Amino acid sequence: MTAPLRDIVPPDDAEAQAAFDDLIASDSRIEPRDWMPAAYRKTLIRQISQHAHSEIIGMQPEGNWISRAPSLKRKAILMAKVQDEAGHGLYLYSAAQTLGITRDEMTEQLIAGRARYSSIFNYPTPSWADMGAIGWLVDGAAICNQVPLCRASYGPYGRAMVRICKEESFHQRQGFEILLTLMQGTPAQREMAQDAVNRWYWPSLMMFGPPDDASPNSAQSTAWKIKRFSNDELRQRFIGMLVPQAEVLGVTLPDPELRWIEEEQRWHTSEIDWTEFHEVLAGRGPMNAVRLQNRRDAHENGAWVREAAAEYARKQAARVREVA
Ligand code: BYC
Repeated sequence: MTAPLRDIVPPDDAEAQAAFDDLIASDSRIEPRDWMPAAYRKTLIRQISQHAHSEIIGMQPEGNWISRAPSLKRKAILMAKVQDEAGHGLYLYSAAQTLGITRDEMTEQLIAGRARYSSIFNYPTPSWADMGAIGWLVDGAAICNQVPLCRASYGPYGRAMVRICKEESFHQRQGFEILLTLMQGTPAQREMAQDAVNRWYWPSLMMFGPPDDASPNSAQSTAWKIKRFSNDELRQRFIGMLVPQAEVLGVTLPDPELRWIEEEQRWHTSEIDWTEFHEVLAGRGPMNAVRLQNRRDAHENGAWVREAAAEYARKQAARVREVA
């Protein structure tokens, strides 16, 4: 096992800080070998590990429908999408590991309930149309948020995001297509699609985080060029993307106050229910307990795989030593 980077970075001094500041100012990338302020490292570990956990927990709401997809083709597509999410989690855990935290530490934080993951995955998926709404709204919000993260100042995070965003656009289109098919179907199918959009719309707006004036991390993350746009700016951009697409689909976005204000160049919306957001973050959303318990069970049930892999690696290393 390699030594954690936090043990080998040189002491914080003015020269190292100046070199770091220059890299940020010139829009260059900070790489794992570079000196970085402890708070920058901590912020990245926080955000990247949360992001990785979101991908892994995010497999559950859709995993619920793999065995019940309405056709073989739909099932194959959904399985591929959920597998992509596992892959995204792995890229992101790897990116976080370059900062000196281990995968075991991150897993431990998640299953102990001490880590955050995106609020959106604490809502249930009672109908097939939820697969469409997740693809269209949840992956759509993820793309809006994540495309700017491709330019995040930390190299391994930005590079992971480039690959992830390519796959997210396919995810968003497959969700849109599920909803379009339902909207061209029977009245019951159209109702199912509209119901799913009604349930996922507001939680998808919450994915961008609290409003700017209540976002404690934004100012510093923006100064460090981890974040490139504020939570509210991205939320506005997302709504602007949804409105014409909702028209094509024939669904109604469930906000009677939604309208474009030309003079202010912004969307006016009803007030987002921030109490609900904070309840979900505090672990009291509709599915928080189920999501965590499933994750714990999967971890325990996978113990034999980890043990077998470790034993295989030990035997291989012993064989190499024997030959040498
Ligand atoms: N949910 O100061 P703020 C996917 C927390 S999965 C939970 O604005 P920041 C997919 C925030 O962490 C990809 N917590 O924070 C998978 C902070 O708490 P801490 C999901 C949230 O970091 C499967 C506090 O609230 N995307 O695409 O500047 C199927 C104050 O917030 C949330 C990501 O993970 C939330 N929604 O900005 C389908 C994106 N919002 O940490 C799709 C990566 C805020 O101080 N993350 N909090 O205890 C980010 O871009 C940023 O971290 C955020 C928040 C925009 C989320």
